[in-house]
Amino acid sequence: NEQDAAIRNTLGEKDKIKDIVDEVKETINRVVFVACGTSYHASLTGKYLIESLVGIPTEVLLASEFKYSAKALNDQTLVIFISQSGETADTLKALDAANETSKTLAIVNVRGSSATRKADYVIQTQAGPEIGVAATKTYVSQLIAIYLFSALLADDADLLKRLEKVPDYIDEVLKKQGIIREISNNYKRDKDAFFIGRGFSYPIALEGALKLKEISYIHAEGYAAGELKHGPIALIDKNIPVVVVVPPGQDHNKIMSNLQEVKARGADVLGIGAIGDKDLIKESDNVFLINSEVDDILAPLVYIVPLQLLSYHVSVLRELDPDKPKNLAKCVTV
Ligand code: F1P
Repeated sequence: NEQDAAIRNTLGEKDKIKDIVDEVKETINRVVFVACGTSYHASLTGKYLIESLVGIPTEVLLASEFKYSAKALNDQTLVIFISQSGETADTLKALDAANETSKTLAIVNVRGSSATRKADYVIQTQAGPEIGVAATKTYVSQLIAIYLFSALLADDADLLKRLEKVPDYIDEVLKKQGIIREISNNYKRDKDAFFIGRGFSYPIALEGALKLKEISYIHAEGYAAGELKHGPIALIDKNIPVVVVVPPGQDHNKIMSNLQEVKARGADVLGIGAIGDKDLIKESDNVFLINSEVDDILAPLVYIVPLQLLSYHVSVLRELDPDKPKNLAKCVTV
């Protein structure tokens, strides 16, 4: 519910981000993102963005795997560390290592944290403190920082303009959260759930599944929808809940055909898509509909909000404390 201020304030960092872009843009020919958990999913969106808008080869590494795979960094690589806390031990270790060869940029929410002191460049997200353990407004703020960075690097004035409308799109979603509360009743006794998406919506599916795991303790898997037929489809049968992320865009028909595949096996489909998408409404058991101006490129910023709300309401219905999930620390310092 605090997304609005978090995003508007992070959009206010645009000029500072432009200064960083101006300093690095002539020297980099490769980008490597490094992060853990939710911040890793923000990084995956960054890869899609930078590769599609700027054309610079971009990789994403889990911070805990960094030392096993990041041997080929050099002074033309920009290594971007995403961390809400700026104190995650694996991320800091990787940051120290990357500093030896490359320029480093940290996108961090907590002011004065270790990552902000170690990196060459810092983008401060302006989400304010997050009370719950699971990242929500800080996640969307990380994404806003990544979108600003990528749009400025690509000199994409149209995308920069479109970002300004994101707080309004999210407000529209928050106003309709009663619909998600209703749908949550269907999930409260489930043991498993699947989330599927394509392209920009694949990280949305991963993050939606992580949120449900983190705060509702339901086993949830996020898949690239085209991967279903390579194994997971075997697990889909009657009444298994499948959340399908279907923003308007070039691959709409493909994701709709994935929706039909799971439907044909009896899955209980929750479609998250655009207002006016008649096919989605017809094929889904339940739908949550979002402003149709939000296409697949903007979807990671807005479509994640109903999934965060879904996890929250399922957690409350299961009489759990969504702010304090068991076995999970806000900041993993070991
Ligand atoms: C990474 C992270 C969070 C997760 C939990 C444990 O933290 O995996 O995404 O919700 O709090 O840590 P950070 O490096 O982004 O602070």
